[in-house]
Amino acid sequence: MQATPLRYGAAAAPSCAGRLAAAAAAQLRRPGAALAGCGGTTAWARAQQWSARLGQRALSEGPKHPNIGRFSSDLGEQFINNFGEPFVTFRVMDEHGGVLHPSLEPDVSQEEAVRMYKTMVQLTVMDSILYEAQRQGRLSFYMTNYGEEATHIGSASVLTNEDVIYGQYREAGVLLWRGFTLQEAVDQCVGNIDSSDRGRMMPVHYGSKRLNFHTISSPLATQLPQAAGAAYALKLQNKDACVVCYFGDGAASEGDFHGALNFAATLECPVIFFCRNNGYAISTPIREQYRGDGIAVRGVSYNIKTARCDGNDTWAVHHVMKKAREIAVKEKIPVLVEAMTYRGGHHSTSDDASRYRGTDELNSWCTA
Ligand SMILES: Cc1ncc(C[n+]2csc(CCOP(=O)(O)OP(=O)(O)O)c2C)c(N)n1
Ligand SMILES: [Mg+2]
Repeated sequence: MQATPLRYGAAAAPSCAGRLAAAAAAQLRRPGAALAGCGGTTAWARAQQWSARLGQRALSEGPKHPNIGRFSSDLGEQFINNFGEPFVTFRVMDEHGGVLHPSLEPDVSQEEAVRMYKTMVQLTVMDSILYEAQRQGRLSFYMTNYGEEATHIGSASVLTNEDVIYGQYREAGVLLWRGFTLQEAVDQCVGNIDSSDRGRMMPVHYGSKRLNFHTISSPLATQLPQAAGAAYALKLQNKDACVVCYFGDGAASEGDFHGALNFAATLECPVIFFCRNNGYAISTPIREQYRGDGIAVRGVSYNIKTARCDGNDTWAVHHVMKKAREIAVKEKIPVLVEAMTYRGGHHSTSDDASRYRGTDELNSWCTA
């Protein structure tokens, strides 16, 4: 039988299989040793053929896999299910709104701080009016943003108008901050001729070319690979800008999430993946959604720089996003931010959250 030709020096540097074969051959080279059923072939030659056929290098001797730096013969170090300590949640304010450390004082003017606050209040008022309008039968559908205002304004306040936004649907505050008018929001929700979509989309499917905000699409998580691709385009154009892609904890269970992160990591796209972890995907609570350390840990597994912050702390979101933008724009790489928050309202007007969560839980998030 002809031995398979060696592809890369297994003879010079015996592989695991090669080493096994060599050990077997050494054993069989003893006088009179022969392999049963081998016809005229000596055990030594047979073992050499075996070695050649299975001739891979040992990992420690061959070209390196990128992340192989340490070897261990202790099986106890294998079958791990976490990277160690859970992610730390970055915060700036205590429960009463006091800044925890002077170095974390927000770097915004009083005027800007007031505008941030006003936009959050405006969002809540808009939500209440449009939610009631839906209940009165004036709109077919609506989704409120209650409880997540800080994730919107804290993040949007560090961006420039050149930064490209991909939203999920619960980020109306980002639009308001960028200059979307209440009239534009209402036009879209009622579906009139003045809406940029001319009434062809469901309510809440906002979009604005003027504000660099891509139109919302209903199929969950489609914005993630689109955002990675748009960020790659920004990079090719050498733009001084990044893409920000908002999504929920539930959307992170879609395959598109993983495809987008891997694409962005390998092609080094300047995109900030911003997860609003609000505890629920409609009626599915996060304890049923995943078993790992939230969404943040997934960023690390793709070698993406990742941060977790208190999503109800406007300044924490602001600081984290400022840094995230700096990394994305200057280093031209992706970043993942997981903002921990709570969905204060029903999922949408088609949902009744009292069917799956109690008032105690809701109240604990609504009181300081
Ligand atoms: C591909 C796809 N599957 C399911 C749905 C139905 N759906 C709409 S929103 C949603 C939950 C999303 O939860 P999350 O991403 O956490 O966002 P949140 O509503 O909490 O802001 C689901 C399952 C959908 N729109 N598209
Ligand atoms: Mg959610």
